[in-house]
Amino acid sequence: PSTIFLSDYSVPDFLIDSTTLRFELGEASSLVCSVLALRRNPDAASQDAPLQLHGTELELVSLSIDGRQLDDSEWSQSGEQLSIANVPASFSLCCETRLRPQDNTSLEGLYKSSGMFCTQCEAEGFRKITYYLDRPDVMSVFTVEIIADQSRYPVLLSNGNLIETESLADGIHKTVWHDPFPKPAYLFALVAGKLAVVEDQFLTTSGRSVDLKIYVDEKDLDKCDHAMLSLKNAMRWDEDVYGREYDLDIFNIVAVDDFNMGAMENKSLNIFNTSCVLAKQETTTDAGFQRVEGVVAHEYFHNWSGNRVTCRDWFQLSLKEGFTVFRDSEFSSDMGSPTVKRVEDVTLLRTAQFAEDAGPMAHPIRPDSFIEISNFYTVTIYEKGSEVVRMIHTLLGPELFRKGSDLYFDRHDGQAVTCEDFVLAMEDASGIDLKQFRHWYSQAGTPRLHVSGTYDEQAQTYTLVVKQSCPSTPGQTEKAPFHIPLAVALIGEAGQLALQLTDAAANIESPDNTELVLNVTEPEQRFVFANIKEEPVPSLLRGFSAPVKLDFDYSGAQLLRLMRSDSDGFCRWDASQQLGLVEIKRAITALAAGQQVSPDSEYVSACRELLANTSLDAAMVALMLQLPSEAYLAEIIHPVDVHGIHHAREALRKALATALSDEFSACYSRCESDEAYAPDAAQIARRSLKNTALSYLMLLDDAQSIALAVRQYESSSNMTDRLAALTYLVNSTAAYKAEALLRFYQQWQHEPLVINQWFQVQAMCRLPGTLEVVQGLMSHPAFDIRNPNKVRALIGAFCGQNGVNFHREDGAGYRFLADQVLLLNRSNPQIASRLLVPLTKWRKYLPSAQQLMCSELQRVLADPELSSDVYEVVSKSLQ
Ligand code: B3K
Ligand code: ZN
Repeated sequence: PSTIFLSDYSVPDFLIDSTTLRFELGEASSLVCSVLALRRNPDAASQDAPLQLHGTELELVSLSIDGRQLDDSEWSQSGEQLSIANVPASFSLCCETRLRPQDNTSLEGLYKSSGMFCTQCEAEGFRKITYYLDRPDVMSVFTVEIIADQSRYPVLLSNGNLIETESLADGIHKTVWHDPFPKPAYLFALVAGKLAVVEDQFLTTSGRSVDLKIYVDEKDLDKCDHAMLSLKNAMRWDEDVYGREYDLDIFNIVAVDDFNMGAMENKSLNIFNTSCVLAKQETTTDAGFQRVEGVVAHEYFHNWSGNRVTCRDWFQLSLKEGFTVFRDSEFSSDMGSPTVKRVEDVTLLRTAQFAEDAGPMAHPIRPDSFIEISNFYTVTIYEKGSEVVRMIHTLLGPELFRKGSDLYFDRHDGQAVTCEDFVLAMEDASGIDLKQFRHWYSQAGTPRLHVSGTYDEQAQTYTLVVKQSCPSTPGQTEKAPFHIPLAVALIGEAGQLALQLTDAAANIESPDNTELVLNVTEPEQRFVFANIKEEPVPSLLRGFSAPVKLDFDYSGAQLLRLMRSDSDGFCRWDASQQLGLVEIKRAITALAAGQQVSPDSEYVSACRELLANTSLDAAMVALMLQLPSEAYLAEIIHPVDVHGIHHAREALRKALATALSDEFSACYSRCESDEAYAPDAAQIARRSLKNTALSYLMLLDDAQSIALAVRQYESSSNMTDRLAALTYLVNSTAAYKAEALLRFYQQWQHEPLVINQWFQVQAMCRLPGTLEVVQGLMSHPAFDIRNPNKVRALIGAFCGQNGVNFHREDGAGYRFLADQVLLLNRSNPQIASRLLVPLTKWRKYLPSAQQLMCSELQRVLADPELSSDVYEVVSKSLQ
């Protein structure tokens, strides 16, 4: 496999003005006939280059130019390229290929899922359908004819408007679709199957009516309401917040069972993993409802940030993904609880993304090179990319940011552009210089801010000294200083102090002057606040204003003040996490010395106060009571002793449960409710706190708590409470758990998404012997290794989210993962390389674990038939 470099980019030699496709879908194979109106690109360096088309694993049936069949000497093929020399300046190319979608297990290109034909073309799947200029800067107007058996495939869909339907002889029918918006091939989609539909309408701000349709399996018709509501909310929000209106008369969503990721934003024909569209209270958790809302909005928002304005090349992926994640997270925040959403996003960033940034696959949000683009749909491109856009929003403020996004969309509508174009639009609209800020696009690694504060009572000043650094990452040893927006406040006895900087040029002011955004641009910088009449506690990185690691040597008392009274929800929560971290570190030391774990009494009191605090958002209370996760701890404590961390954290949890058992019980009772289920912020908060309380009570391992969990399991009418209870039972000593699991399976065996949750609960069980359980479940009739959701629920959850069992000291967990990767490498390389990630982080663990992990990676690397996907990840992780 070879490496592709951003610096090698050149414009395409040819353009495709129109693309006409005809699909004859059959049971054994399908025929694709494409007619491309090609012409030389006037901007290309060479005006006599051969035509070179991409194509992978295709059976070529015929090839002609302007109606003349080409003979074998007129074209040649090597690797993924089909070359035709001596073509005219403008011509029509007709090409027929034969495909076997039934045998396509990679779920890329055209494939079959549960009897339905569907496509996935991003990033480079279109070349598995026909020979094409499969690159995002080649945009074309598509017309698509689909011909198939009417009784098996009554629904035939593609992008754009339906312009023709016809019944043909022998029970065959056809539809023709035309998409007036030029688009790159990665946004092409086709669906053919037996599908039921839920319909609704949306009236756009300019008064156009849009037909909204969600196509699903008949049995899932009752699970579409939430997705439909989310779609309408997203359409309205994009009009209100970004001034973006939908541009066609029809918007379709199709749900498929077998899908490599969450969903895909194909123009007017979004294709979704069932897990990201179906929801109803009996089968879906609150988190599931929120995911549906977020993903539906994300794909819808791509219509502007991705489709109308797309990427020039795949190095610019974060242009559409980072921006769209920022848009969907602001949307979710507006629909629910902003602080909770922020805490969840930061948690994902600080665990998964910081780990990626510190690992062998670290890359900037605009990478310089890649082997396989599918490996770059990462938390860095998506979540860090979103944080970078958020920082621009912070630096410009909401009004100028909106001016910038308006300029970006107007200036580049219908174009394929770069991250640089985005930043330039923001600069041009705002007049704010983002020169140094651009390092966020080109430099990998998580910057570290080391902050110290000194109070000068005499001068009544408070001085913050801020130092920044960034660790080296593969291929990047030297880092230029970043432009970091650092939001700060100073908390006094009675609340936030008025802020007055002695050097006013260095900050962006907030309206009430008690919060400032400091422009951190130097390796070391000093900010002096005047007229400070008491020694304050600094509240730093408010709202997590930049994706950095922050060190400040807080005392316990200072953290307690922040946890109790900071007006910034994120900082308040973060203070609780820092206190939790201190306690966990103490517990590690205690256990290592053979002592009991006993938490600091001030910390216990603070938790007690939290449990009694009914004025604070219940979701915040729940989040603050949850100790930092093992995944987060593994980012902080080095080298990572998985078992030491796990046992210390559990011992601390148990000590808290014992000390606060009455409070947890009271909290649980207070949160019980019999009102009708709704996935709204208030109810989600209450369920989250109730289940947090139950999880602590279950650590007491007494009959009373187990009875509570059993009762909750049996009497809940929603999946959130039911699954939480099942999870705690499975992790407990309760004899009832086997029966609970059995009954759960029997009740839900016809709902694949629920059975995935059943697999996942078992895969994530912290008790010993879980690997054997997982191995056993792989031969369960409900398991299917060809279905990515099942692979993620069982293998992915075990290897990625069950540290103690995956890191078994005998290395059996590592061996298990390597075996599965080698198997999936052949059938679905994208899933295989994603699954491999936990092994690639081997360098951060104890030497004994390192050795075992490394030898499994070597075993994978030795496979002579590695896909480029797995090869890239495994080879880079061993470098
Ligand atoms: N753009 C798609 C991701 C495609 C991934 C291809 N391997 C989903 C999204 O981000 O909206
Ligand atoms: Zn996206």
